[in-house]
Amino acid sequence: MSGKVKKRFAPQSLLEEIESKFEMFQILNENGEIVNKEFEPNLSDEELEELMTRMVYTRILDQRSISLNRQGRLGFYAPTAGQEASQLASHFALEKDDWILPGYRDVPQIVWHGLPLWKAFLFSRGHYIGNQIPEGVNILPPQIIIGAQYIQAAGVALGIKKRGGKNVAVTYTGDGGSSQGDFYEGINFAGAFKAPAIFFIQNNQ
Ligand SMILES: Cc1ncc(C[n+]2csc(CCOP(=O)(O)OP(=O)(O)O)c2C)c(N)n1
Repeated sequence: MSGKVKKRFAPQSLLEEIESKFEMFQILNENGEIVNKEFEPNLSDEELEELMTRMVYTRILDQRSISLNRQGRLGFYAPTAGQEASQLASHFALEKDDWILPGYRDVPQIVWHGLPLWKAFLFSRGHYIGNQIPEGVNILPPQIIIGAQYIQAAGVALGIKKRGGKNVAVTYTGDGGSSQGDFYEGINFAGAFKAPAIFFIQNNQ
């Protein structure tokens, strides 16, 4: 063996070239300014008010949930503060008959999709009734195994396609989850079968 250490990574120029093909798409910057007027969503004042109401409700729900958790009255709970906009705006774009396959942090979306809050609390405490989803509420219980919901979403989306449905299956994971094998299996399967799935990555750093 030569004493030289083999270069394991792609050269910087190649990485820069790849990055240039995936430019950041931004409408609102971190200062709340619209930087891409062309793509500003056409939302009415009523819709904006509704979204703000949902965000504030969800922030308070988060604070209450953390308190209940610290008192030992809730079980497993993943905080959501700071993620309200990505969670609730993405959910706002869905129709009632679309399917949500949440990760553990995506409880707000399934509550706003119709899961009674008391059932979300029972889920947190590991009670089986928390996983009994009411008829017509198209969700699965939050997935704890990181990335597993991506394969399930691919499967649900393929089922929708086979039935000729017009709805979609949306699933969420964190930036860490995007390194899981399940993540790649899910997006590959859905892509190969052109299944109506939306894969949402929330990078909360
Ligand atoms: C398959 C698997 N491995 C490890 C864990 C333990 N675990 C729970 S949360 C977490 C970090 C996940 O980070 P990320 O996907 O970025 O999501 P975030 O929690 O930041 O929203 C890990 C490793 C798990 N739940 N599932």
